Amino acid sequence: MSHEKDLLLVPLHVSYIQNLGKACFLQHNKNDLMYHLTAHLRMNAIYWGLTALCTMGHPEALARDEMIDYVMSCWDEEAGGFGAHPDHDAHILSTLSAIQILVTQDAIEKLDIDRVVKFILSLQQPSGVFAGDSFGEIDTRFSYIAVNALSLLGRLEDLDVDKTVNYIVQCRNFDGGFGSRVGAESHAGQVFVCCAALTILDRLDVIDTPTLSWWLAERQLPNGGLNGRPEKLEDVCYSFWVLSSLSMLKKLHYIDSDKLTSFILSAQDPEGGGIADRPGDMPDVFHTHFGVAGLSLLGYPGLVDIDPVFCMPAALIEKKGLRKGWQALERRTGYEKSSATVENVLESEHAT
Ligand code: GRG
Repeated sequence: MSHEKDLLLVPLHVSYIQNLGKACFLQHNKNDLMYHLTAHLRMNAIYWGLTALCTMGHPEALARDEMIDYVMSCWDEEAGGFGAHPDHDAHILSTLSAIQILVTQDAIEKLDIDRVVKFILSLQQPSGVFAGDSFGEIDTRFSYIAVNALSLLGRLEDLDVDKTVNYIVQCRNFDGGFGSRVGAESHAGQVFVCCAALTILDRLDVIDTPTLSWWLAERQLPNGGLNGRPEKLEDVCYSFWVLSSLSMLKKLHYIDSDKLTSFILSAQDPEGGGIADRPGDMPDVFHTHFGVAGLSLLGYPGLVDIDPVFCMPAALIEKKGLRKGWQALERRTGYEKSSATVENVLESEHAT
């Protein structure tokens, strides 16, 4: 027996994202303060919205041509990359989102691939880490973005892999996790970017899998939600950062999937649609995308498989020959809860 609060409200979330899409592209919204306050996130927001729609089985719910036109209007001719909004400077994050959107929309021919590759490679520092843009902020997020983007463009062979991996290895901490730079505290978001970069580069051997898997399992709180580091609050987006890392380590069963599923569903807005960081808060497209992506990895019925490494539709990544050896939970056909409890699984692992 399932109640409405136990179900993902797909039609409502689709129309929530469609309404945001209208706000993104329509001219009259340029008189709206919120349009300008969120301009620096526009390209990412389109990627989050589009990917969430793909995961919910509605890839065509936003206008394709308008979306591609918007992406191309953010091209920074001087730098050879994409900004988040027309006339913004190019940044590696908006460049990855632009590539992901064009790949998803099967419009990669719009790209000047050589120039984009040159822009990305120009951001690698002598230490091996990447900067986000010409202003020079460094972060392991940007290393992952470079690896992901080059891989999607079929140009990974242009990367100095050893240099890239060496920097990530230096960010590994005593708890098995990774931080944003050398010496920085482990954080689930940074664990995702480091695991995913190492997965793409076939270098998972540098990870202390047992220690990191336990650290990731310890992110689950009594209410079922996951936090990003010890003593912090749960947040729906960690459903993706933690689950994707565990799926790359093939340890997804370390999480109580029923409790996490209920937590994510309880953060839905049952009136206007969208998912928030936690129950009762305002929804946004970031948490909607990562909540739905988390549910997909948990085998929630009716959703489409998402690739946890690239955070894009799994079928698309597979078609490009880029799939790595991750494991999600089997897609359920009904709404019954899964039979295995975490205690059972961990006990049986311990016994063997
Ligand atoms: C293509 C999926 C994809 C990603 C691109 C930008 C990026 C690469 C990854 C971001 C990874 C990351 C660091 C996620 C964490 C985001 C987040 C919720 C940060 C909040 O940090 P704090 O310190 O929050 O404000 P806590 O929860 O620790 O209190």
